[in-house]
Amino acid sequence: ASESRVDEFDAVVVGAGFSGLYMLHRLRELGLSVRVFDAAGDVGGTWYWNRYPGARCDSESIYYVFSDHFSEELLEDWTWSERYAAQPEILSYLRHVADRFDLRKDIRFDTRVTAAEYDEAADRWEIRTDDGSRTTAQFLITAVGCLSVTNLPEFPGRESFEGASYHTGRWPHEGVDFTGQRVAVIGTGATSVQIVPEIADQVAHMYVFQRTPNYDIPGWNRPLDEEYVRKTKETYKELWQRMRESNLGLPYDVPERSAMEVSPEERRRVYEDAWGKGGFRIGAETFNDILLDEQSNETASEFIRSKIRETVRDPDVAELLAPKDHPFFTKRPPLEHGYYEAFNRENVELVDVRRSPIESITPTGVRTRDAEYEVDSIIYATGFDAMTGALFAMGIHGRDGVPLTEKWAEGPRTYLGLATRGFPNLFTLTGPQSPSVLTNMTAAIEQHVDWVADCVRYMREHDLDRIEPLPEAEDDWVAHHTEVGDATLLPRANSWWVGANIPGKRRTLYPYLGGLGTYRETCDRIAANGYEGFALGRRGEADAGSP
Ligand code: NA7
Repeated sequence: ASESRVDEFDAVVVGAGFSGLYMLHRLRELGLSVRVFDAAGDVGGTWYWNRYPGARCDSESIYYVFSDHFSEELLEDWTWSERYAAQPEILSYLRHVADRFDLRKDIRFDTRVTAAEYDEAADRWEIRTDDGSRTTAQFLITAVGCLSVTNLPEFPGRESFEGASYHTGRWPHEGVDFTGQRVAVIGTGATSVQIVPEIADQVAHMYVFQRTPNYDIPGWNRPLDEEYVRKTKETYKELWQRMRESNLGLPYDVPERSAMEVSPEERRRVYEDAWGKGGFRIGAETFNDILLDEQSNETASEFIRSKIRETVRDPDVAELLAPKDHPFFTKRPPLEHGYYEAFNRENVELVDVRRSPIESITPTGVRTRDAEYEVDSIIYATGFDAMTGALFAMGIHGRDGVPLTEKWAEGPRTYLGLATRGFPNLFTLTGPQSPSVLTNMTAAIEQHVDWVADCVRYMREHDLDRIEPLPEAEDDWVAHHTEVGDATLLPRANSWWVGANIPGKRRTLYPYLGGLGTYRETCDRIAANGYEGFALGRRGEADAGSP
């Protein structure tokens, strides 16, 4: 595009993953002209980039879909093959959705947003992209995901490594064959836990560099049987209603008892039961105070440690793998399929970099304080600059040219995690201070997109050009967000949920802990009250405040 041309749209959406695709669909239904930008070569978002061996969704596949709010037929037609869908299958789902609803015609791929500036006189955003083009839009909607900017630690000598290096979140499309190689895997988060067992029988030798052990829980993946799928589809409407009203965006049973009010035998039975079912149920369906009470939490933590000790044959390795420094679920527990068993193999070795940190990367491998590990490849499973990384990288400037990085220098300040004062007509789907990553993402995404679409429709119906949080509403939301978070054990651990994984990042709780159901009620009430807490205005007129 030439420098002089400016494309004009009603809305620009950044990102073509689950949230961007659904947002595009909803806005188009409302009759808006929409342009979507994505830096990737196709739809998929996180599932476009994370192609490492073993990449899989930790939400059960039957719940990890667009609901009947998007399309009843789509929900009816699509059938997953496994209990937890693998990356290629999720990507083919999103490609199918893009084809079926002809979404690609409004998407510019291989195009990265480099700046977005709010033009106060026009009540519009001006968006610049790396192909040199300029686009203006009334609404700027970020659908950039929560885990899209990779974290590559600045180990000295990193560039000197003569073998091959990979970050799991930017995996080569042609795949990688590790057969016969000596491989270093750095990190032991959800990603590492997926890749390690997947390539353990391929590699000659694997060193897994662990700084913090996690409470990994079994997912018990399996093919989905037809009868189960049929029954689920028959009840999809009720199921989705339960998901929408739930804390986690999942139709799980809500426990009513404290872990401390039952006998040790009963506790064990409850944990075993949830363990056998697999996945996050051990956190969600067992006791009501696991995230609130240290003593209760310790019973779950110790149960999981006992499972690790049962599985890993070498007692020293088992002890290293058993977390002791943080309570269960205060860091995101990975779902595992053969991770702990992998350490029973001769060719898989755990390296404790808490005791002996990585000092540098050398041309031939990884050097810790105590030893040198020669490898052919290094896999960085070191995570992401979560929740704000992508928003900060986009060059967003609000009223008076204030950069978002400055507005959020002391941590995000939002209203509902969806909007922020000083940045009118900007909506941040799955943004910080919204439930997003603490729920089943597709349920959180549906709620955000539906709410934004309704808000846009309301503005059109009322002939409004501008929406922006009022300062008190934003202050109240930030205070509420903090209070809800502080009532839990979650802020205590050094997790990416609090930004602790990125050197220099502001430590604060990023996702909202109030639960999706309650959050939805709040958002709905605000909308029903004429967008209470927002200032709404017309071009050239002062804000009306909420009607
Ligand atoms: P995570 O969960 O952030 O895990 C990253 C891992 O990398 C974690 O074990 C980190 O240890 C480790 N890490 C990061 N930097 C270093 C350095 N400098 N030295 C040693 N080890 C390091 O990322 P994932 O990609 O696994 O998962 C992200 C989310 O995707 C996951 O939570 C799901 O929601 C899906 P640490 O724990 O910080 O000590």
